[in-house]
Amino acid sequence: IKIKSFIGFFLFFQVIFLCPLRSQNVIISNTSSRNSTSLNGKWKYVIDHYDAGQLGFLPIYTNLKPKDKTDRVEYSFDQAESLWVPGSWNTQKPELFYLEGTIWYRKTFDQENISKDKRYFVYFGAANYLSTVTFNGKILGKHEGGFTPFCFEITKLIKDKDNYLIIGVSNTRASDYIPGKVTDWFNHGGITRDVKLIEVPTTFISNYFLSLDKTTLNSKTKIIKGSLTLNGKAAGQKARVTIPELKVVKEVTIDSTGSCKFSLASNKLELWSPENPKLYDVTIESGTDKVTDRIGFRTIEAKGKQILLNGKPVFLKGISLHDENPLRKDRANSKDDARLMLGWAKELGCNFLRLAHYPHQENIVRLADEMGIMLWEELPLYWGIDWGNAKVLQKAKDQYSELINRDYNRASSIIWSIANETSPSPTRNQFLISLVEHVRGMDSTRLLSAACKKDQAVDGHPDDDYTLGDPIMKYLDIISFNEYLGWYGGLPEECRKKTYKASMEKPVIVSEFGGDALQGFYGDSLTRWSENYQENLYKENLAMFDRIDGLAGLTPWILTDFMTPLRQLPNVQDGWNRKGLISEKGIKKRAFFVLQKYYKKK
Ligand code: GCB
Repeated sequence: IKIKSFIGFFLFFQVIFLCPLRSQNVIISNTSSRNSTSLNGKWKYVIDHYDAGQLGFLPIYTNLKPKDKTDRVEYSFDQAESLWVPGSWNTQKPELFYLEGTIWYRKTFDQENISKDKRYFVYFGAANYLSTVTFNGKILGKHEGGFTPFCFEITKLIKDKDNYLIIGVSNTRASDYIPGKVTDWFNHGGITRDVKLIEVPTTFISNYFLSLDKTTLNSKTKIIKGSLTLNGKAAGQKARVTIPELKVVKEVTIDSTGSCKFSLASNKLELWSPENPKLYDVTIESGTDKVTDRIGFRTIEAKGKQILLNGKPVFLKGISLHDENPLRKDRANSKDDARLMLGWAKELGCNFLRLAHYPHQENIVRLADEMGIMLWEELPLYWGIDWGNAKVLQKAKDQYSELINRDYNRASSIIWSIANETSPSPTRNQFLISLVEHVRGMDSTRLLSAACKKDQAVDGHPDDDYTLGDPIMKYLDIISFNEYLGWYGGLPEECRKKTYKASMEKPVIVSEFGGDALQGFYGDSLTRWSENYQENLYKENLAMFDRIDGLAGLTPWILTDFMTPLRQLPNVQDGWNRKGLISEKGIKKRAFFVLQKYYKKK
C-alpha cells in the first residue's frame, strides 16, 4: 500500500509538473506606469539540486511547515537564508557560483484593500531560464526563456494576509533550449529582473503600438499609426489616446477582438534621432484604466547600400555589449546599471549599440530612447540550436513576441537580429525564414538582420577576396557578419590584403571583431593578450572594414570584459572574456581610444 500510494503521489505530481503548463498569455506592457508594488528585496530560498520540486517529487511550492513534533517536512523556507531579488544567485554566495540547477524562491506579503473591481498579477521582468510560478499553494504555470518578461494572474488567490509567492527557477542548460548548451557568457541563474505585484481594473489596457507612418515622412502632416488591445470584457468600450504637446486627442471604440486600430495626425511632429531624441508624453485611457508613456517617432529603412534614419543616411557607430555590470559581477538590472553602460558608450562616441546576445533589461532600452542611442536587439539563437525541432521554433517565436510586446514603442530600437553565428543548412534556413515571417508579421517598423558567420580557416584566410553570401541574407534588410581576423586565425597585418563584398545590394554591418587584452599588460603589437596587440588589431581591422563598399556600421566585440566559464586561461582570463575595451574594474584599455578616434572622424 505504501509503495502504491507513493507511486500515486509521484504520478500525480509528474502529471502536474511535466504537462506543458505554458505561461498565461497575458501581456501587461509598460509596467512602470501601472499601479504596482515592488516585490524586490530579500527572498527566502531552498536549493533543489536534483530538481525534485520541478519534477514533482517534493511539493516545495506548498510551503509546508511541520504541524507538530511528529510531522515530517523535508525543507524549510522559514529557516532558510535569503537572496536578493533582482540579482543572479551566482555571486551572492560562494557556493552558488557555478550552480546550474533549481532554486525555489519564496516571498511572503500582505495586501491591504483588495478590491473586487481589480485584477492582480505577479510580473517578472526575467528569470533564467525555466520558471515554475506558484501562488498560495497553487501552480500558476511555467515560463521558458531567461530574458523576457512574463506575468500570471492571482486575482482569485490573493488574500489580505500571508500570501506566499513561490517560484522555482532552473538555469540548467539543455539542447532544446534557447540558447542551447554552450554559450560564451555566464549562466546567471535566478530572478534576474524586477518582480512586481500589479493591480489593474477588470478590463485593462494590455498593450499598444504606436509608430510613424513612413509614407508620411516627407509630408507636412505626419500620421502616427496605432493599435491598442484591452484585456477583459472590452468589446464596444471606448478608449482615448492623447499626446498633449501635439494637441492630439483621439477617441476610439474597441472591436469584438478586444483591439482597435487608429491614426493620429499632426503638423508639428518632431522626429526622434540621436541628435534630437525627442519623446512625447502619450496617454492611453479606457474605462478606469490609464497608462502613460514617452514615445519617439522615426522611420528606419534600408535603401540600396544605405541605412536611412528619417530618410537620411546614417552610419551606425556602435559597440556590442552584454547585459552584465562587470563591476558588480551580476546581470544588469537597474537604471544605474544602464546609465553606466550607456555612459561609457557615449564616451566612446557611439550612436548605436548591439545588445548581445539576448534581450537586455528594459531600463537600457528606455534610457537609450532618452539619450539618443540606436539599438540592435536579438534573441539567444546562438551556437548549437536544435533547428529541426518544431518546439524550439515555437519557443523562438514566443520569445520574440514577448520582446516585441515589450519594446515596440521604443524609437531607439531599430534592428531585430534573428541569429548569431549559425551555420547555413536547410533546417536552419527554414527555421530562420519562419522566424523572419513571424517577426515581420508583428512589426514592420524595424529592420531585420542576423550576425552571420564567416567561416574561418584555422591558419588565416585562404581567400583574400571574400563574398558574404549566407543564404539567409536574402530574407534580411541588412547583411551583418562577425569576423575575427587577427585573433581566431592570422595575424592583424593580414587585414591589409583582405576584401569583403556583399553578394546583394544591401547595407553591411560588421557585427563583431576584436581580440582579448588583459588590462595593464603591455608588450609589443605581436604579444598576445597585451593591450598593444588589441590596439594594433583594432587599427588594422578598422582600416580593412573601411574598404567595404556599403559599410553602414560596426559593433566591435565588446564594450567591457565579461564573465564566461568558457575562458579559463590562468592569470589572463580567469573566467573572463577579455575582448572588452574596458576592464571589469572599469579601466579603459588602449584600443578604446583607437575606436574613439575612429568614431570621431566618421
Ligand atoms: C563570437 C561570439 C561571441 C563570443 C566571441 C569571442 O563570435 O558571437 O559571443 O564571445 O565570438 O570572444 O570569441
